[in-house]
Amino acid sequence: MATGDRVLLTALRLRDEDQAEADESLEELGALIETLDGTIVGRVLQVREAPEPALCFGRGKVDELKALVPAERITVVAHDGYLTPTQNRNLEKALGLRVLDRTEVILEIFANHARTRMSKTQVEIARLQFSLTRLARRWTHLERQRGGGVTMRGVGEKQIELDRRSIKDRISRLTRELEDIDRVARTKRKRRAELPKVALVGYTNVGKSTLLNALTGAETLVVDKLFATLEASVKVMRYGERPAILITDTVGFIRKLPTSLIASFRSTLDEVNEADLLLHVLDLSHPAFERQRIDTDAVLAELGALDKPTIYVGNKVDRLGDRSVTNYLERIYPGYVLTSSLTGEGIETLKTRIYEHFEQRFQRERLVFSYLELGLLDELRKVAKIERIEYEGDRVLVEVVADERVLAQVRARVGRGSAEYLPDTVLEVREPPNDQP
Ligand SMILES: Nc1nc2c(ncn2[C@@H]2O[C@H](COP(=O)(O)OP(=O)(O)OP(=O)(O)O)[C@@H](O)[C@H]2O)c(=O)[nH]1
Ligand SMILES: [Mg+2]
Repeated sequence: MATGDRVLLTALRLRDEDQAEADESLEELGALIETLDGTIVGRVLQVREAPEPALCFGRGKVDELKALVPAERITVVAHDGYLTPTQNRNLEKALGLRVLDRTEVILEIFANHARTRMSKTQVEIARLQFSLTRLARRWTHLERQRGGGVTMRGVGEKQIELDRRSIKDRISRLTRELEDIDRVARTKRKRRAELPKVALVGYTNVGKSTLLNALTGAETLVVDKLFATLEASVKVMRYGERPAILITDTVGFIRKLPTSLIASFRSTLDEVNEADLLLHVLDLSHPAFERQRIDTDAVLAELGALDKPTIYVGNKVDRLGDRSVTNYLERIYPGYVLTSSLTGEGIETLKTRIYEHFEQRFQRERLVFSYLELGLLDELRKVAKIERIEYEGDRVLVEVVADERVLAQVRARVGRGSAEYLPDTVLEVREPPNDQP
């Protein structure tokens, strides 16, 4: 899709489905299209008993759509739901333009927003996997339609077999590449200090990246677009003099997120699995924030991360005229924190709550460094609270409050001399462009 495309949104609601939910979902498809710079020129929602196998919509509806195309100068149709390859192709033929379904729209946004080699590879695998399902189904369709004409089938089968094989080859090549990229990322992660890890999760556009910036004072891409963030970015949070905590921003979730996408973003989403604490961010100004929470939980369940300790964060509170919703929130999400990443409201409270969660992991310890180990002390300073320093002969006595695992890492190094000490082994959080020794 390109800028200037005039897009008609379509949807089919089955009789037993909820009208409000269908409207909401269509509204969201509109937001996805706007993220792709398309202009929405109309919405058509049909209620039916079941989708029509050949065209999804009934014949009459298709004629109606067809009449709209020249009248509204429509260039693309975006359908809020799944289309079989047959329906997709027949609709394209009937209307004479490109028809995208929800999965394809999401895949296209991901493709546009991918920046790193990792996310680009992940998106491409998901796209190829998608095209593979289309190919397989198209063949079933051909077979049925041609009524088993032996020669025709032979030809079609061969071509599709060839296509399938080359797509599959490409998928396995990319998967191997992704494994390599992932291995490098993993090694980097291992070399990071064993700091407490927090991951921001939540529906797309709820304000995760903005919140990360508010918590850490760092700059992360923030835009009013869906799926602005595709790669996990890790930042250090300090609160006053307190020890450091790592916070990870993650890719936003959405309803009907293609499963192939979740699968290929597995390594990015690993950050969620490795977190000790989740901040589940809700956009309180969104009418469907409850529904978004449920959809996010579904993805968390798929990742096996649903039972992690979680703090619910009710964000964008500055946009609420009436705060009566908060009484209700306290019942559903006990201990939730209200924030506005824009005005800064609630950010201190949230930091306090995060630190309370890790309280037990922070320990006070006295360490003795030789002068040769002062580099190590400098690194420790970045992640720990130094309570007292005394210089005594050729030694430095330090009283420090730090995470227990960091203390273990440091304990293992002091007394071995700085020759063995590599500065970036204690703290490596801002991924450098290249591996440094
Ligand atoms: N009014 C208001 N707007 C906010 C707040 N937090 C974030 N926003 C806006 O919401 C939009 C989305 O913010 P992001 O931080 O990019 O959202 P995200 O959850 O990271 O989105 P994805 O990366 O797409 O999943 C931006 O336009 C922000 O400026 C808030 O507390 N109040
Ligand atoms: Mg983001």
